[in-house]
Amino acid sequence: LQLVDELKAALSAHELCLWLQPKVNAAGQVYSFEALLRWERAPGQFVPAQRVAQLAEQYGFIVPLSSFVLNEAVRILTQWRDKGLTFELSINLAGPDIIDALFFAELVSLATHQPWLVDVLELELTETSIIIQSQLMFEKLSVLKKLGFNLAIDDFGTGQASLSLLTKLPATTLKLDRSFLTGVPDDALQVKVLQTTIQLAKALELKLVVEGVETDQQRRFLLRLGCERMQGYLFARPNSQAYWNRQKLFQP
Ligand code: G
Ligand code: G
Ligand code: MN
Ligand code: NA
Repeated sequence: LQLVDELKAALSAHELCLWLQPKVNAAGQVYSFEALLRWERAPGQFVPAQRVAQLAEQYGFIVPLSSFVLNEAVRILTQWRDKGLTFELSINLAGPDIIDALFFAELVSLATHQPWLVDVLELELTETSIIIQSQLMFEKLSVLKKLGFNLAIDDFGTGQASLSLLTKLPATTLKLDRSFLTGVPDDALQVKVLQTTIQLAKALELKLVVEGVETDQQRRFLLRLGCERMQGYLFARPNSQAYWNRQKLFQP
């Protein structure tokens, strides 16, 4: 059986799952989680999410895959709500999702029938996926933002987003790609880029999440620069939902 056929079968059988990685605020509290797709093809053998998404795009079933992710996210958020928890949750989407009429209708339907969801659900799109899709994509995102969805530009800084595009894009959050953090705080040039990005986000009134925080030195340095949201292995790696229940991280 080819990998892609196995993946299709796994998706149909709902054998994929979402793992969660926390994002923390300046006070060090978890305020949000990113949902990351996991396919355990065989016991202990996880296929990288990037590969899964790439296969789904290549073979034309990224929308059903993202639809599964969206439904799982809604299920998790509903559980949290029932427990009185107020965490946000972000999911990763692909460019084709946004311009797909059915997937778009699913999002609109959620916003209409469960308006509380749009405040806690964030849609992450990579900078690259947004640029490629252009005008239609732009219009769809504008509608989603009007409906109240939070839109994050993922891997920010690695694509070709121009500054002019950035001022027009209906985003609410920038997620600075972790490659910008590798040399911080020693690399003076990288520090300047980081400082400038923090200022840029403030000027554009966008939230900024810095990804890839791995050391306490980086965390303290980022705090001093005025960075209020971070994600990275320092705080936690992506883990199964069962893990987070055990961690009792749900008590803020
Ligand atoms: O979690 P991991 O390091 O395996 O993620 C690798 C890449 O896969 C990341 O860039 C992430 O954005 C992407 N990814 C993770 N989960 C999903 C998902 O549910 N959908 C899509 N389209 N991409 C995902
Ligand atoms: O591109 P995106 O932000 O969606 O990628 C998320 C992926 O990045 C997750 O799958 C996670 O495994 C990975 N990641 C998260 N935090 C860190 C980190 O601190 N260091 C490294 N190297 N990878 C990370
Ligand atoms: Mn992401
Ligand atoms: Na990223």
